Amino acid sequence: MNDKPIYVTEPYLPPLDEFIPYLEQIWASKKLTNNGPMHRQLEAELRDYLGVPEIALFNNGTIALLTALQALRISGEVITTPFSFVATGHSLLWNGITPVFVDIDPQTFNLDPEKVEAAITPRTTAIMPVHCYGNPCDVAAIQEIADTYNLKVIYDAAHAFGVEDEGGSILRHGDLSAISFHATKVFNTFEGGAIVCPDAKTKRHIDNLKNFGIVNETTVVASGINGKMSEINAAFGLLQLKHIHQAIEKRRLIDGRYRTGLDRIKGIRLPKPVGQCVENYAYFPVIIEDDYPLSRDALYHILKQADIHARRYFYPLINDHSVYRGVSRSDGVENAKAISERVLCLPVFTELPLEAVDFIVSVIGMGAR
Ligand code: T4K
Repeated sequence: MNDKPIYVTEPYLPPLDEFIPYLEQIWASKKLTNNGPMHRQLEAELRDYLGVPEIALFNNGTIALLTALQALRISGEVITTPFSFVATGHSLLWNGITPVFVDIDPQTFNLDPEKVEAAITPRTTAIMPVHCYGNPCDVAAIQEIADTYNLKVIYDAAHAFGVEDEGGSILRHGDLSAISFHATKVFNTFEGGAIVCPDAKTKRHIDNLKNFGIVNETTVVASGINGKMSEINAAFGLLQLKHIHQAIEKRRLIDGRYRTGLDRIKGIRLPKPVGQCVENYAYFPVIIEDDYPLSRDALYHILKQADIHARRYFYPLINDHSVYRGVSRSDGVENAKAISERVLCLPVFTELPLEAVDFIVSVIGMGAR
């Protein structure tokens, strides 16, 4: 039995004394924000770590998504997935864009490219897929459709920090990718995010948009926003980056322990990683099938009684939230609906003890009896 609640995630915080020297530097420089030295250094280190051409830091992943859409002047309709966090759809609505929700592949939980074409209309300007749980989308198929219909591709890569396919970072695909560095993510800066861009010119444009469109003291060229990451967040990112390898390695062990334990339990489907060479173990989703004796929600509550706070990411579907009523279709997304009613994300975070994983597996196993 666990002696304290186990949440779906917990941020990894390096030893506090390692953070103090960063704070001392900030105090000495009095540079708190607006592209300071920590911000510049984190951009450089992330570019190297992720192996991407350019990266523009943001104060959170949602503002990064909003700005990515602005940077490419996306309008009209955008094809996206309903099986995601609401920020995916909200970033479209906030830009006055109509989200068109297309079904997912039930194995990968990502937008099904085979269903995208039928949803394209003369108003479609872009596709916004999500690398759900850090599983790469079928990037080749999506790009082929985009090229055929002259559409932009903006990846909501909130979950995909550090994920690689055979050619390198998954973040290099599409026109732009937006990541989240929220407290609940594999790599966190408390709040934070970034846009990965293909070249320096695009980065300059995005940097400009995230700073009110200011070019110099007297020139404003766009109705930009305040999307800047502060020095404190950037400093924390620099420290996190020093620990990221072992933080992800620990997640890998937890993932393996779950797989060994749950593999034997009838009715618990473990999605297999597809299309990636390097995983980040951001989430541990399981699908509660018909041959498990309990419903997903019954299991969710049993775990809760044991102080294990698994989460139903992503239930309800985005299009089923009342704010989307009348905005977009809610039919034709049967796979997404079925998965959202059966999925449970089990706790996974760097400092989750393996004994806690065994305990969670045992509670799920007892439910199967
Ligand atoms: N696109 C996608 C696909 C996303 O998943 C997200 C964010 C975004 C875009 C937008 O990126 P950001 O603008 O957030 O950078 C959480 C996160 O708030 C959200 O960032 C994330 N996706 C989403 C999937 O999960 P909630 O409502 O589940 O968070 P909350 O507060 O219930 O936290 C979950 C658990 O984490 C808690 O039970 C305890 C633990 N926790 C949480 C926080 C905030 C901590 O231990 N410490 C903390 O500081 O949304």
